[in-house]
Amino acid sequence: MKVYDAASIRNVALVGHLGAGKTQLVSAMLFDAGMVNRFGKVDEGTTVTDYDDEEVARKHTLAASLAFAEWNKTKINLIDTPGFANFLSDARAALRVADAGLVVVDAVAGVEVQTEKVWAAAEELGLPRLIALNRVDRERASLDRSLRSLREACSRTIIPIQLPLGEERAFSGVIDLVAMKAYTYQSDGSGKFTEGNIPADRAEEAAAAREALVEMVAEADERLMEKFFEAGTLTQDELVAGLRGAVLASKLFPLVVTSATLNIGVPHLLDAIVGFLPAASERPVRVLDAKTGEDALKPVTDEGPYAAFVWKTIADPFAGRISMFRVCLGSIKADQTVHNATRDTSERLGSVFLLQGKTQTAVPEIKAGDLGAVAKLKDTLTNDTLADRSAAIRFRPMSFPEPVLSYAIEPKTRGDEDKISSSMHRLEEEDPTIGYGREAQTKELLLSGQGQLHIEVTVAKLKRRFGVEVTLKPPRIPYRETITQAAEAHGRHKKQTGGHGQFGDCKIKLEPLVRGSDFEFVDDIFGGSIPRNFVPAVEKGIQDARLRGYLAGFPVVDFRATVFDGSFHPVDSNELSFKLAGSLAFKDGMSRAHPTILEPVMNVEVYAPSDFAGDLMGDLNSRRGRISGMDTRGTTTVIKAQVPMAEMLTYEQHLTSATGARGSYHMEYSHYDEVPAHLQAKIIAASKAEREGVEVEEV
Ligand SMILES: Nc1nc2c(ncn2[C@@H]2O[C@H](COP(=O)(O)OP(=O)(O)OP(=O)(O)O)[C@@H](O)[C@H]2O)c(=O)[nH]1
Ligand SMILES: [Mg+2]
Repeated sequence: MKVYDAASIRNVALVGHLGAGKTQLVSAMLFDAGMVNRFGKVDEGTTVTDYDDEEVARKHTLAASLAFAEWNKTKINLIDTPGFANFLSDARAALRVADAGLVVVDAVAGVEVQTEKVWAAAEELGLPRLIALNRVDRERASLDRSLRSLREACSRTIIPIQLPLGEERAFSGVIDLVAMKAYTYQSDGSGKFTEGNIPADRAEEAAAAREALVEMVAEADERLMEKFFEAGTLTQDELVAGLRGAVLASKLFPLVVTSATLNIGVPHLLDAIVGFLPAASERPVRVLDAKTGEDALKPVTDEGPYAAFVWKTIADPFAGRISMFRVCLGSIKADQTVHNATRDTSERLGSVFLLQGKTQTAVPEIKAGDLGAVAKLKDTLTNDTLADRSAAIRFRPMSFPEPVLSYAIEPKTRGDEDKISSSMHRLEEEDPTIGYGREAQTKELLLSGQGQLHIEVTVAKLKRRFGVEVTLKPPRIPYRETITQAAEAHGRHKKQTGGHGQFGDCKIKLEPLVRGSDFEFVDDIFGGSIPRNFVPAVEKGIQDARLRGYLAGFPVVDFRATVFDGSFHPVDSNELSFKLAGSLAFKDGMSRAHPTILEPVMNVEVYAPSDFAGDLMGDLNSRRGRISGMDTRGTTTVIKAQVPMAEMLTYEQHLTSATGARGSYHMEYSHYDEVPAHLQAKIIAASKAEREGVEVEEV
């Protein structure tokens, strides 16, 4: 394997909506470039990049993976990413280490929800983008319609550099608007084609489309604009160089047409990647100066000190931890000792390798601009910088979304708790968007993630990779209790047995406080009705009792307890007695302070094609949601609402089936609010039954 330098490397992240054909397209590119002997198919579970058992089983990409194709003396690194909303952070991570995005769009559906999200993510990074309009062989595929939706939702300056030859099932090749030739592909999936003239009946259309392309290219560059006005057109060289320049400046986004399953247009896509997308050497790398903390841009060169960014970690039960990195400066060599600049530790590298899916090819060296991997680093994790001390730089870490949904997990085999936690620890290294831990209030082990599917996939990984089986249960809702009125109360503990008796007596006042203020204790004893040293015992008694709950065993919050009077016995009073008196007074007070139950309410944002907005709002209303806003972005509607957590446990399934998986949502904790009176009795009954160990139907 040749060692490539940055000028002959293209780093491309394939991003797009679920099922647009990203993985199939990578598979076709690898086949056409002769990297594999067999044309792998998603539908047969034989692609290079969907290698994980879960991916094969589900026929969807669940994590970013890496492949490369050598084409025209250039190494094209291809990062295949998931289209599922639950796994979008991997698409973001891939864009972060790529120099360009290949946005794959289904020619039947046009722009979809995730298309807009990945477009925006690439935009934020200022990445050049190429669009592959894929599945052009399908019924109702349309370049015109897709282009309209792309221009409306993504950018006005998306411009076809090809037209499809033949429609729908008759799709057989491409008309290249730069070369002004027609390329007809063999129908056997071999990716072979013949060059010919543009068919006469398409000549006019092709000429108009080329004219539009020339004008767009001219408009993107003042110098070319002048030439265009003088000569009325651009020369072939000016067009090619101008187009490349405009793409690199993210001013124009060219579009090509493909069928990934029929292997049509794919070699021309590879040509477009090499011809129009930036080489790794053409995009300076953004670094953080370790001393000043300021951003700086550095040219990508393999001269000088090394610096690499770890953008992904794989938890392999056999090979251990695999760290995937981009060399940004200098070069990384096998058996080198490197400095982890994030943790200020040193790591000894073993062999460094390139990844073709899961297949590792050891190489002596990986130069700036290239993507590689290394196994078994001691304490290097995703987001870390490996850099020579003398470089004195770091890379800005990526941020990952907080989990939106939690499930309670229990081991199927007793005693597997330790195994769960060590395996989960490793999976958390692989996937920073999951969460795992014991919930303080309910004491359950919670597995949190970006959605139902994410949690299921994590559970499946636990089983397949680490042999730990768990059951998933909807989590208990961390309800709380509070009071709605002030009340005075009395608690007296008195016991007269032989010898020392016990005596504690206190009067307290309970008052509601605003939401979120938890618990306050005030000592308002004057004149020594309770000796100083016993007041903390009263507080402790109230504290213990309020955590045990009054109505349904949930902690009581948002109130103030003031102790204002009491009495004592010079011999029999002790701390324990005053603690019990405090707790009795609390219970007495609760019985008169009109207690109620609080539930967590979530801020929810739902994204879906606008056609579904009405139905989705109706559904949120039926979940006791309060719609707080609605916004249209392109063809997507964003609905904002506040909805009780208890009503959101089943939301993802609903959203998926209601929108044909085209909707997605995000949710985070907002505040606690009172549960409506008619639902309280059920919650109380369920909690009581649970504490007594009785099975009850779901609330
Ligand atoms: N007819 C047709 N089917 C295609 C084409 N490209 C992909 N498919 C099929 O579409 C389905 C999805 O393709 P994938 O390559 O898995 O799509 P993806 O974008 O990787 O999907 P995710 O990984 O889930 O985001 C598979 O059944 C493919 O066989 C195409 O050009 N034409
Ligand atoms: Mg895929």
